[in-house]
Amino acid sequence: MKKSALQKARAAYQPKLPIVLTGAVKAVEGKPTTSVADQEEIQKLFPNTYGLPELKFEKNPNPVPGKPINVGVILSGGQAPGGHNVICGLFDGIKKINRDSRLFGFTMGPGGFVDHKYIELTAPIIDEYRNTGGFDIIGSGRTKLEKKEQFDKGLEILRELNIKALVIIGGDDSNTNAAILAEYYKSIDAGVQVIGCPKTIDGALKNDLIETSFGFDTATKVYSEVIGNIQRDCNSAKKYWHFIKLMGRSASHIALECGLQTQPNICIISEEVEAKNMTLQQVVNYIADIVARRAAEGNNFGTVLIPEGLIEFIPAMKALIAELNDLLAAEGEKFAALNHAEQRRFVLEHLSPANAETYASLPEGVARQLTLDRDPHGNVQVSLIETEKLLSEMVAKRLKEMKAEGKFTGKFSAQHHFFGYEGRCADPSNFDADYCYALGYNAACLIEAGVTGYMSSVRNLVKPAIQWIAGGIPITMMMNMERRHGEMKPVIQKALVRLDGAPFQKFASQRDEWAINTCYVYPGPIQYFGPTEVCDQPTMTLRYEHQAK
Ligand code: FBP
Repeated sequence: MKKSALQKARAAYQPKLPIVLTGAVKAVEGKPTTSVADQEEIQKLFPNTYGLPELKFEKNPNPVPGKPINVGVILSGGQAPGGHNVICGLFDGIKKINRDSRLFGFTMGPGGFVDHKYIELTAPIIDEYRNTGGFDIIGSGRTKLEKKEQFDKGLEILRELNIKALVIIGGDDSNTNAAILAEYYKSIDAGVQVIGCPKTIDGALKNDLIETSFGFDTATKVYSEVIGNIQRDCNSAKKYWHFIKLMGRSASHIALECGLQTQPNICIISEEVEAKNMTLQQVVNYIADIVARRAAEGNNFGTVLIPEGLIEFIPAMKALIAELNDLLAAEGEKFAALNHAEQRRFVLEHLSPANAETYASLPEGVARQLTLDRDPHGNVQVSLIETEKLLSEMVAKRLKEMKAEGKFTGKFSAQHHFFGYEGRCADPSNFDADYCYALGYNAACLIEAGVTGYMSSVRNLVKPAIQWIAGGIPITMMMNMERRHGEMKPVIQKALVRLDGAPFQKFASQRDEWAINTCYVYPGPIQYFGPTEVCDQPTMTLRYEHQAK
């Protein structure tokens, strides 16, 4: 395969490890843990893996040579920069335990595990993928691993390949599955450990001990670069309002981080919209007022950042989507057999009056998008909903009314963008390259420690990598009960943007100034070589969160 000059240079990059992981380690147990909520139910569902202690690795002055171990690895869900380095770190980690250890990658996500599709990841393959973006080394998929038959089918191939540990690299849903699988294998004494790694560009898988999911750093830097470029164009031509939707299907961490990095005129945060109980029209009015105020100063241009998941956070829309989820889970087949007009009638007839009214009030295209296929975890595929166009159309309509009332005298012309896929497979930043390699290497240490149902945890991330702290967190600790597909299920609690958290507070204290004055920042592209303040900075979210501790 032909390689770019950067790819060649980047292949030689040696990711930094926390100092503790550079030699033999021993796992030191902390306090026993409890789940974040619904303790009784979670404990009942996870009798073998609930309440385990946190683990922290320390240097081991008396190491014993490790035996060879066969390990399986799965990439699950959306791509995130650094996934390859998790696998490279895991490979190097198990080879360090014993050079005869072997790594098998199940292909195209959890589906490959169930269908027995795999490749052995040997040193030449691993070396091709060091420090590269993408998940193409083994591919990824969104098959939900939740049924006993799938677990049993997977166990057959684990036995055939003599695999004693499985590492699942995924987001909150996939790590929930990892916990369920760990519990099941423990309950039947299968002799297979299951370890999770926190992945998602969305940044929604985090807590005190998992400070960030990998990929968030690189993806937000890529988006911030292009938002900065658009802002410079916008400030040069001074004739467009750019409506920019950003990935992040639930939480608005990506929008907030990009907002902090680029200082746009408007950045909507879904969690705030929900907390203030705002209607869609109120969000539109907020944007239209800023457009009018800027126009009054002769500035008929600007930028608006919109989190992909916004629609689901508007209370009336949230209620509608929840009822639609239940309706489609129960009547999906009947619904799918109808044509578009019949589907609309079917939905209107089956919804409660309040939700039917909200549904009827939406532009038809958007209403239909809300009934499109759910992903295998039962989530609306918000990336398919064109919120940026919906908002700009509604803003244009509102500005027309304001013009008639004499409250708007300017011009309004909109451009639309959606940034998501552009960042998911970017070459990992130095931060993600190091963090991912450490997560994978650390997963190998958790395997060596003999534990199951744990997530690889590397923290103290605002400090230089050698000072990072490595250990493991029981996955059940992050769980609560939530309604999915019309049923209550144990799932890892999503980390949403906290309105009392330092990153949001910082943004809120400056946004009025950014709205009216043009305060754009142009971050430029990710740098891999050069001064540390240019190449190695973690996200602003992480820095503000740490300052507040
Ligand atoms: P994960 O949570 O699986 O990491 O995926 C995150 C994400 O990038 C979301 O931001 C986005 O809504 C979704 O994946 C899109 O995924 P797909 O391309 O499979 O529809």
